[in-house]
Amino acid sequence: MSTDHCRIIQLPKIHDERGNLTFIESSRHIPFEIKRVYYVYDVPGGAERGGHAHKTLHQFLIAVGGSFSVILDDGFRKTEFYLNRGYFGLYVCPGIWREINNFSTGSLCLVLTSDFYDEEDYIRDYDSFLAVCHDTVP
Ligand code: T46
Repeated sequence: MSTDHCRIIQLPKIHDERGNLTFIESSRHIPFEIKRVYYVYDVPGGAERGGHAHKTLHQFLIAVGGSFSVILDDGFRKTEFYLNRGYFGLYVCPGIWREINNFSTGSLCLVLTSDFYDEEDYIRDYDSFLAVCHDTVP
């Protein structure tokens, strides 16, 4: 898979005098069925998360509060995204190394995923990741 398959997706935003409401419908707004939701919060200044790839998992990341940067790497090319709105999310396909940093104070990273948690789905060693990427290219 390449970072070309990853993209920012704009979500519906319903605005009225009481504020904004955004919703996400499984498989309608994002390209997979949602099986798990988790969120990362209270991230100390300067901390970095991620540092791994997934073999089969699809994910969708949203800065529900605050902001952070996501660097995606397909083994050949790196692309950086800056998330800072609750109505934009980043779709990350399988086979992509990700680093998440530059968290603003009080930020909240919401993640929707296509499957349950499975440590076997992770590649946590960068050299192993590169070996997989380069072997799979014809
Ligand atoms: C990803 C980025 C964006 C669980 O037990 N269940 C879970 O659903 C998750 C996500 C994690 N964990 C455990 C595994 C570790 O012992 O929580 C601990 C911290 O996980 P990790 O170091 O993988 O956290 P991040 O923030 O670096 O990465 C997470 C996701 O794991 C990963 O899929 O893409 O957020």
